[in-house]
Amino acid sequence: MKPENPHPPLRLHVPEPTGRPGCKTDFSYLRVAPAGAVRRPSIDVAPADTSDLAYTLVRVLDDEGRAVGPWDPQADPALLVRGLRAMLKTRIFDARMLIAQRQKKISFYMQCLGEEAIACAHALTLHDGDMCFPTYRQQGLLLARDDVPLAEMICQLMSNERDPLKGRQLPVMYSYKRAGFFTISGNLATQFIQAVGWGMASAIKGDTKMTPRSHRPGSATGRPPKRTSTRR
Ligand SMILES: Cc1ncc(C[n+]2csc(CCOP(=O)(O)OP(=O)(O)O)c2C)c(N)n1
Repeated sequence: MKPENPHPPLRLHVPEPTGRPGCKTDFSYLRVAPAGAVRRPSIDVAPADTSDLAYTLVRVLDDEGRAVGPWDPQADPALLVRGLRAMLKTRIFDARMLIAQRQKKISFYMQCLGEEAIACAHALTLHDGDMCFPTYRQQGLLLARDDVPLAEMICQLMSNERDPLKGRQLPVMYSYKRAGFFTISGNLATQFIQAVGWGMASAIKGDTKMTPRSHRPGSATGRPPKRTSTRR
């Protein structure tokens, strides 16, 4: 006969959410750093010395919309306007294509809602010959450029007869050699290795070409997207 179980009965606690659809949400639990307050380490900092940054929010714009603090890139206003335009274009493109997917005109779609800046900002810092190893939410790399027509991207999404990839890839898995845009692969995190290898080869050759690479937050570390670059 088994001895009597000494443990008390289990209890189940389901916490109340701080907000529900249609109700006012209480965000007071969020601890948001003031704009300009978070430190900016040097780019050769040891990873172990950056862990505090993973638990805070780098805010550059203050409540009046002014860029403040060590992360302010001091960017030229004309460049900022180009970046904003590219981000808005990406958001509008995504909204339209999502509707097309819901209408069953295309079989698959991936938005990058809320992370448009990652791809668009990268696109505006790259030079001819630089190489991107993108993931499936970085259409801004293409949409920020003037040499990739929207119609061509839409044909890829529709896998129609003007699809440059001739229907051999899933929608959103674009491939643009002329834009330094390596074919998107559905396999998560493979691009990281490819980008590092490409960057190392560029450095070994004594080249100046670089490769930005951000990987999906959940695919390797559970942290926000990272960037590798080999600009020397
Ligand atoms: C090597 C590999 N394993 C599993 C998958 C299946 N898969 C597709 S998307 C995904 C989740 C990706 O999450 P995250 O990296 O956070 O990006 P998100 O799409 O949520 O922005 C997984 C596991 C995959 N594509 N590749």
